[in-house]
Amino acid sequence: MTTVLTCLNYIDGRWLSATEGSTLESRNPALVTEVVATFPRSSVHDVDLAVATARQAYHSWRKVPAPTRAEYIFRVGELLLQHKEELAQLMSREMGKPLTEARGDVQEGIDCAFYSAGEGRRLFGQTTPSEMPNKFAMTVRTPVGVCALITPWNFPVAIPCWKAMPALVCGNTVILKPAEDTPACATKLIEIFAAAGLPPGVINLVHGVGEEVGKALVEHPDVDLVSFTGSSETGAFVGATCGRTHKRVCLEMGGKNAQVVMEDADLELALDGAVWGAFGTTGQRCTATSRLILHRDIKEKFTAMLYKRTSKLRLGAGIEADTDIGPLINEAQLQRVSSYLDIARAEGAKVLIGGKIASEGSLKNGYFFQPTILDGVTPQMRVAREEIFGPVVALIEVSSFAEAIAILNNTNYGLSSSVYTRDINRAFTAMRDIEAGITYINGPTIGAEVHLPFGGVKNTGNGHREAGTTALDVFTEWKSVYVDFSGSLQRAQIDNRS
Ligand code: UN1
Repeated sequence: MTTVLTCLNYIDGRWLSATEGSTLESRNPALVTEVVATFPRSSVHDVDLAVATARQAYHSWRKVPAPTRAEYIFRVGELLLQHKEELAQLMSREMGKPLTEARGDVQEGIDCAFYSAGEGRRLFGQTTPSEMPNKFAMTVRTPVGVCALITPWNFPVAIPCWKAMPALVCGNTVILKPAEDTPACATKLIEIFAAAGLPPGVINLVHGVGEEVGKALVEHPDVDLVSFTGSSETGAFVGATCGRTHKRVCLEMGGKNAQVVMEDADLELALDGAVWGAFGTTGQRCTATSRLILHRDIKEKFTAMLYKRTSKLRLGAGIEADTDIGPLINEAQLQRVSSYLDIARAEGAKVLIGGKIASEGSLKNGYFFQPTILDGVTPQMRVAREEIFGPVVALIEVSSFAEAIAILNNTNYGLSSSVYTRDINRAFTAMRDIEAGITYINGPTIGAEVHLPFGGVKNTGNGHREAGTTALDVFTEWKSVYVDFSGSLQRAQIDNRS
């Protein structure tokens, strides 16, 4: 019997229930009768309180020297390292991913802490000559203000870290609104931020429902920036609202990522990549491989290899050591993935393996879906165009490299992409011509590292990138500073021209 965690909001350095007192539950998706945590169903009042607190704290936090701000984040990294196993175990139970992957999720948070902390002693601007004599010109980064961070359940530690850590190093204060499915992971993470000694109000946590708390944050007049990771549909609402209210907004949304396997590829290597990319995290990554674009010369052989490997994958609870694929996150996702199988069949795709809700033995207690390969998919089919977010991969046959790239690009999304080839010319052509924020050569579509920009083109994003130094462009404003030490009025564009 495991204990049920009681999660609370964290506002102004205090753990609080929602003002109106009602609570919700998160459950183990591998054993749906097991309640993992209860959490507050917060309202607009809690949001108001958190925003007021974050605003108040901002006035002093922005003046704390950036290297000192970064030292708090470094300390968060050290604490995450100490609590890595405990957090990973909790994540496996609350979200379902296998333990090895859950450890990777926490590690991504740790990497982000140490990387972001280094920025505290950089945050470089530029100095540049002035067109006037005795005048100095430079650019400096200044914080944006109060940031609302709305995060998904698929990377319940890594993604809040990607957002909160650079935001805080840059001098902003934050309010985290985590996904309803993973409140316990978010609470443990914020406990660690609190234990690192961050001043009250600098980081706040408000649990609740997206349509209530998320919406209130996005609409709040005193929130300066919204960073959102989630579906393109919700992202459209967030983007439109922020447009109307003049907030800075960074959106990370869906993907329909493809891996190309050319006839000259190392097929064993491509197979390892395809299985990991398509079925890792049960396909619930925005970087997941949901299309495999196969050259006709290797299609049959590669499909047989993929079938064999897929048939050996073991579904189970993430917490069990021999699990390859965990459950889907909730009933709605299970139904969504199932409905795409109906669509696939109706469109004429062939289900090579899988295709059903898994219900043998203890699997019936959770939201398990069989790893699924769809063959005979054409680029026009919905299963080749829409994000499924489950363990479903569509095989598309092509006759040339040019056709492979054209089909890879034939999507409304543009997050991740991958090409397996031994031909250097093809590799560089792919790097140039693929329309995506991330391109892997001879590696799967998943596995981005924190010091490189993360994000995508088309409906995947809105022009921003998380992680890397590009995160600083999300969380800072540029200020241009001119210092005139001539002692007289110097009129730009006029006084230095005859
Ligand atoms: C996501 O799917 O939302 O590149 C994030 C990856 C991970 C992050 C995925 N490092 O697959």
